[in-house]
Amino acid sequence: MNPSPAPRPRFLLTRRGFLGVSIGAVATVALAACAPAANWVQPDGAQVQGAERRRGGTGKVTTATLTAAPTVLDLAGATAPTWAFGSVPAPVIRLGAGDTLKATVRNQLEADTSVHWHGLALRNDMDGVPPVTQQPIKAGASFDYEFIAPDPGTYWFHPHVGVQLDRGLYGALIVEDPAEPGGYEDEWVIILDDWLDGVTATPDDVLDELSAGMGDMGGMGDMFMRMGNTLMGATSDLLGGDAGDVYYPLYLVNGKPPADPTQFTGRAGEKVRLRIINAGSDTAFRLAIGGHTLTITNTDGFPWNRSKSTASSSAWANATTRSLPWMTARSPSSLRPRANAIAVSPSSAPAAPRQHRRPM
Ligand SMILES: [Cu+2]
Repeated sequence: MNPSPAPRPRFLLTRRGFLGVSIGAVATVALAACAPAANWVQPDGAQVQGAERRRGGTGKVTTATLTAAPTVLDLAGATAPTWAFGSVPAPVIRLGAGDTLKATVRNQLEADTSVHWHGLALRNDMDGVPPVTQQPIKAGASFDYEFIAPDPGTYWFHPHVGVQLDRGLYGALIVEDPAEPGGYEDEWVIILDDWLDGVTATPDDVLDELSAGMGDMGGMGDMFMRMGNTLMGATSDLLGGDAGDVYYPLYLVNGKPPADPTQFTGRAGEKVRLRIINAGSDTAFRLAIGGHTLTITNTDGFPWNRSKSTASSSAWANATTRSLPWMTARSPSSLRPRANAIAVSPSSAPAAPRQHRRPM
């Protein structure tokens, strides 16, 4: 497609937490400033189509339908109006390396949307980044994504429009490696998220606050404070400085708050593969299982050889662990008082799962 001249962005954020937004805004500026040269490769150009053909693939097709629509999330009895693909998170999409995903996205929002397949190496016109790789999916319209998923790994998907990924519009995309030897008995998909939508504000409200400059007053030494939905001067030694700009009242694990935690059950002694995804917009998480050592096996789908990690937007960990009395996920930020918990009870001791919380 030929990118049409884009409207001038009304903001340009460079804070880490809004990286996706800022990349989109930078691309928009670039498009507005330069008329596309005739010899540029277009997102759906012959070169892209040729590369996809050369990938070959298995020919096996997995289909999915994602309907983006307003919904209400149950947060331990409290309700939060949000936007989601049915549930939060969306049902896992799983296929084998080299298989083709055909995903129809229906937009029942009163806003443009798209779906970006985070981390996946895929044909450019299916990357879901309006207005660069496609035009936005308008309200009431739908779009058919179709691409080969070449590399095994733990990926996820979310819109690449505005701050929609900070709502409930996300889910896991898992590409299995048919050649992998395995060596584990179970697999848990764990999606971490920082949450405010429908509780304290909407992500668009917060973006308006940040755009007004209230969240960009770092450099106050050890001082930090909350102002509205933004943070000033929040720092983290672990992160080496800035710990984010947005106040989140909740951290969710697979769409569940601490008062109604997601629960996994593992048998004593078995090995479990954890597929961990950080869907948070402005939060890095530390993740631990009490009394156990996590072994990082892969990040971003590729083998990795270290023993500890902070899960951030650039490092997904497929951790494998011996099981496990409980697991905690908590943010390292200096102003994040609420930890979440995944309660796990060995099946040999079917007592009520324990929930573990620690003060920050
Ligand atoms: Cu992403």
